[in-house]
Amino acid sequence: MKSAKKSTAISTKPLPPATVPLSPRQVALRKLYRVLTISGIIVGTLAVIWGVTFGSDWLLHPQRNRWSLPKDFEFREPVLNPTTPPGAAPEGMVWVRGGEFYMGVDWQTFPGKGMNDIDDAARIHLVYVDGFWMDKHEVTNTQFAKFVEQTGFVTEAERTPKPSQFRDAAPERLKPFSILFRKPGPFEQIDLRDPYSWWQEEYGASWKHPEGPGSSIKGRENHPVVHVCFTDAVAYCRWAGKRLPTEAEWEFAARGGLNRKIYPWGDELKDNGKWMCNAWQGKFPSENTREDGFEGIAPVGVFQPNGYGLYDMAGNVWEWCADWYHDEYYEEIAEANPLKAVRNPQGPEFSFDPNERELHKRVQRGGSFLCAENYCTRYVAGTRGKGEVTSAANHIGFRCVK
Ligand SMILES: [Ca+2]
Ligand SMILES: [Ca+2]
Repeated sequence: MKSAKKSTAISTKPLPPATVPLSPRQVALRKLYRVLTISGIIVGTLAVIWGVTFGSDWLLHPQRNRWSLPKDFEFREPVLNPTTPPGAAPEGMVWVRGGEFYMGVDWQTFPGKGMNDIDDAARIHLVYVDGFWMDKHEVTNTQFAKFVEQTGFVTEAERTPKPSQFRDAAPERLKPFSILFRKPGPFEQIDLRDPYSWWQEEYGASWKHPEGPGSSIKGRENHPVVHVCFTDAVAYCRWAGKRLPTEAEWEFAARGGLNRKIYPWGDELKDNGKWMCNAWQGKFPSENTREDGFEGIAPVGVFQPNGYGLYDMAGNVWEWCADWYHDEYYEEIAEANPLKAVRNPQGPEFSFDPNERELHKRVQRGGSFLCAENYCTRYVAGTRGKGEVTSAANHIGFRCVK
């Protein structure tokens, strides 16, 4: 006590802070803390560099990974089969020579506008198909009427649905129906993510009554038949001694001998300002300017045919194909065959649509009169569509091959 007093009296300087020696555990913890801080800074910096270099692209274009081609992938000129048909053309059919082609949508030439949800058309891959005969145009009402007359066939849309098909439906709602497009009024607020804004169930709509019970096919004899589901189309093909095209055959045919073009006629949507297919102009679904001359379905064969002499391979009505629909089929088949052409692919073994997993769907191709630049754009040659096998609508038809 005495010496402390003395010391205070002598020194005017502040006392140095008392230093408490650290325990070995505390020393180790401090070291660990420093190491973790420095590593954190390094990892964080690297993550930022990686993010700026690659991540921004992935964030802006989340689809691109699925679309990107292998590093050693090189496009080459596809080899086509000889043009000579094996014999005289069956009535109403043309010879599609077959050979190689690039199937799917090419990211680099992808027009990008209005192309909602086309991941399923990735990735582009080389395919070979044998030659085949194909109907020049979509099957018409006249042709379908002949089939019905000879066979007494009743389409799915004309049959009373079974309770098992629509489990939640009230019994009074189980009446024959099909799906009709209804153009919303100009002042209706439409969310393009909600297709029910323009599709409605119409009792009594069928191939014979394409716009509903009050309508008929009179005056529409040369229009493509609509309100036919996949199984109806298959029944017609069997009767005609034909079959539905595979998806690969359909796309080979649609391309009309052109290599990697966006549309069946080339890379420009319009030819000197003229529409090359029956699609939708204006803002879908409320405004249709009919620039191509048709608000709805056009008679078959009005627009210019493609290089194989096939009409309406883009637009007018969707066309059923034989393949099951699977959204990852292209990716898988391209992955399995990176360098050689896939020969006569028949589609996946089962159907899978991630948006409606419980439904069994087949492929549809070509888009319809409802395809528009601001929405569907399925007149792009490599794009795909799909439909539940017993469902029909007023924009879905088909054509046959043999
Ligand atoms: Ca049109
Ligand atoms: Ca068509």
